[in-house]
Amino acid sequence: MRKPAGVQTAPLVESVRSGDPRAIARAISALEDHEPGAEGIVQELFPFTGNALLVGLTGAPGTGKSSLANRLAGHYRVQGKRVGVIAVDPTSPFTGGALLGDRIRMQQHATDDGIYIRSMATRGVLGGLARATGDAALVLDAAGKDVILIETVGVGQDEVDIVRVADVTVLLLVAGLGDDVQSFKAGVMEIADIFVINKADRGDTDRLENELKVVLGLSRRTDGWLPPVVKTVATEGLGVPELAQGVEEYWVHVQRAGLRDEKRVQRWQERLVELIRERALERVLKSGVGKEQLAGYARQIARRERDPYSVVEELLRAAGVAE
Ligand SMILES: Nc1nc2c(ncn2[C@@H]2O[C@H](COP(=O)(O)OP(=O)(O)OP(=O)(O)O)[C@@H](O)[C@H]2O)c(=O)[nH]1
Ligand SMILES: [Mg+2]
Repeated sequence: MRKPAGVQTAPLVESVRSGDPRAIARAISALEDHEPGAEGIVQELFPFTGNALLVGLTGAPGTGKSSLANRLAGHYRVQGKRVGVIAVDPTSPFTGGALLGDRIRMQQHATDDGIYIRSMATRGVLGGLARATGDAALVLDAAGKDVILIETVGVGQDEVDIVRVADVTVLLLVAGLGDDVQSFKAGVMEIADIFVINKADRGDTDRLENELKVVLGLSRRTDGWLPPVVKTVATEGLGVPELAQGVEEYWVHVQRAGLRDEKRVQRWQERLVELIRERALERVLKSGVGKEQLAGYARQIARRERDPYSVVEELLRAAGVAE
């Protein structure tokens, strides 16, 4: 099959598999930017994936996700594990300086070949970040990373989608940040396999811990897992071995209960739906429909000049997605 010009897949795939950081960076960028032929990278790397443990770290801006990822990565490195870190950048202007901070904090690993750190900075207007993150994780997986940490700000649906990429999800909370258990968005509570109360050197962590334990004790998960609550001081590395132990225990639980495959099947089912959705959207946009044109349709619909379904049908037909 002929591939369009763009990425030279074969040599790149080889270099990624050998763990070459430059090849990893190149492959992730190609996928992130949707370069022609980039999908060939995933297609060829795919048979070599499925070995890494994907750990999602999520939480409100500034809760200490990067600091904790940094420490956790260090912990795994000491155990001889190869680590990948994907930091999905928050776009909030309040945390705009975080990237630089991340770089500085991660610097101590800069000369270590067993760790690869990547920021996903592009947030497409029409989504796609979850896909890009998933693809980056596949590249790191094929590159032989044993553990892949995915840091994402847990605020919206997009972030929840990103966490769905992970095998194990860790939710960071900080006492006194308005993170009161009642106010948690439905869904966020359910996706966390491990709760971390970070900045345990500050504030009244006992109250939050007790509240959490009460809520967790009341709700029963279908997989029979009771999420542990771990206190950490990410800046000092305190509680990090306990967190790593929690991650390990959860994964052992999943495997013992025979749920590993089921979990991954479910995840792929969600990602398939996502990919189909994204593909259809992409085809529509490629057929020449731009943002302005969409806005034009939206205006017509709002004025009741047209109905939304006939517009969608028309767009899908024009893009060749529908008959
Ligand atoms: N006192 C204290 N400060 C901490 C702790 N963990 C992180 N911090 C500080 O909190 C700030 C935010 O930490 P980050 O690790 O950047 O937090 P983040 O969740 O990655 O932030 P965003 O990516 O911007 O959402 C930094 O100034 C850290 O030094 C902790 O356990 N105790
Ligand atoms: Mg961060």
